[in-house]
Amino acid sequence: MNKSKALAALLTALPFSVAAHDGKHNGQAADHHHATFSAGEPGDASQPAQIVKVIMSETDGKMLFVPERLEMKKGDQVKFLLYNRGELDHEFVLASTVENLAHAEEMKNNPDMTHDDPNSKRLGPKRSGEIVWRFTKAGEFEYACLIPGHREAGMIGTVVVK
Ligand SMILES: [Cu+2]
Repeated sequence: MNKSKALAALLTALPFSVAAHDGKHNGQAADHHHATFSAGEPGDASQPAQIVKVIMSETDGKMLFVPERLEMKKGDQVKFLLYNRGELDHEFVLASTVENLAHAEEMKNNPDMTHDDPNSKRLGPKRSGEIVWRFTKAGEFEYACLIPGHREAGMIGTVVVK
């Protein structure tokens, strides 16, 4: 039962990931709101980076990121190692709160929207991924899961860049 469910989920997910890939190769992956990034800029994997592990999970109706708060210095490059230890899909979307709230609204109309942009990653249960990011702007930003209901259930973390 579990196996066929997992297979069904995989098959459903496939067309989306293929589409996302095609978009990238055509250089069309950037949606209007992704053309610039509110929390800094995509990093350069050939340059040194601080490693930050982020675990995503859910227990008893609460969803969370560990850690929930990070402090960075302007100019820091970070390699986020993302682990989904939960039973549901989760995503890590690094942006300003304003941008994430707008994005969350869009996702209510399109909950299966997949993210594989330089500032975001969606991971299935027990999957991991990484993002290399450079914090080029001072301020307060957030990483949130924009799958409907998840941010509201606690899936939000704060990054303070000084
Ligand atoms: Cu989530």
